Amino acid sequence: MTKFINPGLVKTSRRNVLRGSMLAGAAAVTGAGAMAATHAPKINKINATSSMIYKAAGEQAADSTAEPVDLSGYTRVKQELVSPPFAPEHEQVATGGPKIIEITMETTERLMVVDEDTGAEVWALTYNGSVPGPLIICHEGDMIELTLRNPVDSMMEHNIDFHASTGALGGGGLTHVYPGEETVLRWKATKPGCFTYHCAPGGAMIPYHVTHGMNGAVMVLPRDGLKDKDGNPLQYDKIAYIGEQDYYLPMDENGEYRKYEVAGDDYADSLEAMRGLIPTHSVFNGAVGALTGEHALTANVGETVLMIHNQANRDSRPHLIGGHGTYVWESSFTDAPLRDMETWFVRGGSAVAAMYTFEQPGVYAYLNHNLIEGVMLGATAHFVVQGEWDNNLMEQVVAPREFTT
Ligand SMILES: [Cu+2]
Repeated sequence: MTKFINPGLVKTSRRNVLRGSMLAGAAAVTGAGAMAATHAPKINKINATSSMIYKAAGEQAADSTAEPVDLSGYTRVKQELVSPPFAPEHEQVATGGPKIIEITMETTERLMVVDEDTGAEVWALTYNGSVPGPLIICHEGDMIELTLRNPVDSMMEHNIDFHASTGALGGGGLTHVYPGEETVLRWKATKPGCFTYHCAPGGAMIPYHVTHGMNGAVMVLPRDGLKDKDGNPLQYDKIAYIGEQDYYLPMDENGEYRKYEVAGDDYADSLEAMRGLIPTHSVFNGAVGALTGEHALTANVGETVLMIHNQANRDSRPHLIGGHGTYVWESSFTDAPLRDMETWFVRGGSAVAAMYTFEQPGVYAYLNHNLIEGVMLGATAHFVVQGEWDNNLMEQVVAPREFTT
């Protein structure tokens, strides 16, 4: 068993022990093997270069002579994070002054079934055990104070890069936690919008961790809530938090998905699969069918749902079959929302919010409208909507019947 610890970030004697095993492991899995034959950049060199950036970020903060921050005027609150597709309790319009929002996340490595039909599974690298990691919600001007814990029995080091934050690689340079360590990071939410966050331990471990599920979203609401282009307030009744995850699962010579004993054992095989850039799966909330059938999302006619779509690695194009994105914020919440979109765009490495009020009952598919990814690779969710049918909007005037010529 090899513990995967990033070289170049070593500070203590304990880490030096771990570093030795990492270097041995790295040589074994990325040395003169299959990678070299491709004439592609050498992973060892990429890892070393990446480590320098993280080390510099950490040292800059440690050596800083900056003034301590004045936290007077902030109220401390705890936010209990919940598993997707749900959202933590929150206000849409902020009351009172800015807050320091305390959250805790644990970097959990766990075996997850990706597709029961084929037996595909992955040693998922997660925040709080779910893919995607939990949705965090705050208002512009609030601070997020994260306690990040890496359980002692983890195989890997982890950290977190918040796209919503400013400095030190989004916090990635200040949050490296080895198994058995915890750290606390505080950052100010200065830009309103939806943003992704993800693990980024350095080098090839960055895409490895992200494509093993280690990503999620933060929503930074304007203090006075969401607005249309004329400044009229927009409210939602519920949030559907959807994380799209591309997996690159190694297969054996018979086309069967490989099984691994512990997290990290698939490292070399996964890197090879990732180089093809063709995911074996692109799923919502971690697994095929996680949001369909008995796990379908629900709503009533007249209810307004804010659909938050996170994709930390790859472009996506969500579409709600039979509905629309009435208001879509592909960029900042300070921009006027796009209107009545049929399909909207999620740039790989971002999160997007779309608002829709259901007008008809029935089952709606919410999917990636690259239909190969949506239908064949798994990126489909269902909304089951209850209520009265409106013939004014649609009516089957004649049921299908034979016709005579
Ligand atoms: Cu990680």
